[in-house]
Parts: sequence; structure tokens; C-alpha cells
Amino acid sequence: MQEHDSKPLPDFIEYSPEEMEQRSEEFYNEIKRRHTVRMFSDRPVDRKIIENCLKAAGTAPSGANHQPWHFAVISNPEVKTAIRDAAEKEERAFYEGRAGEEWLDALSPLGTDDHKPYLEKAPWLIAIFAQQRGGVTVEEERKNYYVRESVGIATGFLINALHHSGLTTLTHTPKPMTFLNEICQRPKTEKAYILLVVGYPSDDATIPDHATIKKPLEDICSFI
Ligand code: IYR
Repeated sequence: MQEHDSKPLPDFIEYSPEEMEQRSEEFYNEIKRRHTVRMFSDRPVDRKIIENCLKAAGTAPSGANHQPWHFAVISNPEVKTAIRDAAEKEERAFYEGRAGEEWLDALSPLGTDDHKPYLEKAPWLIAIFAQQRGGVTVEEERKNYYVRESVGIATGFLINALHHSGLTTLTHTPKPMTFLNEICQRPKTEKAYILLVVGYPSDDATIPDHATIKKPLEDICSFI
């Protein structure tokens, strides 16, 4: 390996094979209770929980460790209303035809439409931005690498952390999402990636049957 500054692996924990099997099963049992929810309660959620989950997201692997993400976290009701208004405007055009027949057909079992009340109701919105330029500190202005992969992994960590904390999420993707740059005051060099809606589910929350169809192991992997 090339000469570089390094330290011994600081915090790896070795488990017995039995513990490993148990932990892997427990993790699966926890993560399979994660469901995308579109019916939120307005019950408040402490900022500290959101901050811990964002710290977890920030540990994700990334291209050259440049951590090319920014999380704009919104709880202000006026900002939420502005986001809802802008998102519903785009979604109206989407559902009125911009999506095309094939896409709308794929969405029909989910029951989604241009009505997005959760953008005002849920206590937290997290607008996730992908940075084309940056570096290992925020002062740097270098090229970033594997930006979408890195931000996707960090978003996965965040969704997992929020679920583990006892919250539900919706990975919302209004199309286009460019309005988020202006509302969240982010530079044009950042691209809105996903708008995560975070909170408790409403008491009458449901999930579409369609969303519970998960491909079995043999259909998602091959051991070669
Ligand atoms: N952004 C729209 C449409 C939508 C698209 C996909 I792909 C989904 O899995 C769900 C919805 C909306 O949020 O309604």
C-alpha cells in the first residue's frame, strides 16, 4: 500500500458466529418493519433525535471520503407550506400527464396523487442535497466523485437510523425538485436528491398492499 497516515482500526467488535447469525436475523426483523408511510401525525419529534440520525447518516462511506451531501432540515411551518405549494404545483403537472402513461400505470397500486398534505403535517422535512464540488472539509472546493452513489448510501443510513429511533419516513421525490434550492437557500452546484418526510404515522395510517410485496431471497441474489 502507498505511504499514508493511518491508525489501527479503532472500534471493530468481533462476535462469535452464533452471535453474528443472531444479530443478522435481529437486524432483518427490525428493518423489515420499515414501511414507507404517507399518512403522518403532527406530533412533535425532538430535534435531538433528528440530529443523532443525521450524525449516523454522516458516517456513510463516500467517494474519496468527500461526504458530498447536505441535509437541509425544516420544521418551520411557513417553509413547510412553501415546500408543499411548490411540490404540489410540480406534481399536478406530473399526474396530469407529464409522467406518461407507463409511469402513471406503475404508480396506480400506490394510490398516490398530487395532494401532499404530509409536507405540512409531518414535524420534520429533510431536503437532501448532492454536492458536485466540495472536499473532506466544507472549506474545500474540489471535484466530488461517485456523488449519487454516496448520497444514496447516506440516505439509506438516515432512513435506517430514523426507523431504528421509532420514526416513519417517506422518500418523496417531487419532479423536478429545483424549487428546493431556492427555498432551502442552497447553491446551484447542489442538486436536490430526495425530500424525506419524517414523523410519527397517523393513528389511521395505512400502507398499500403493493408495497408489501418483497422479492424473495432467491429472486434478489445469486451465489456464484
Ligand atoms: N413524485 C410523485 C410520483 C411518485 C413516483 C414514484 I417512482 C413513486 O414510487 C411514488 C410517487 C409523488 O410523490 O407522488
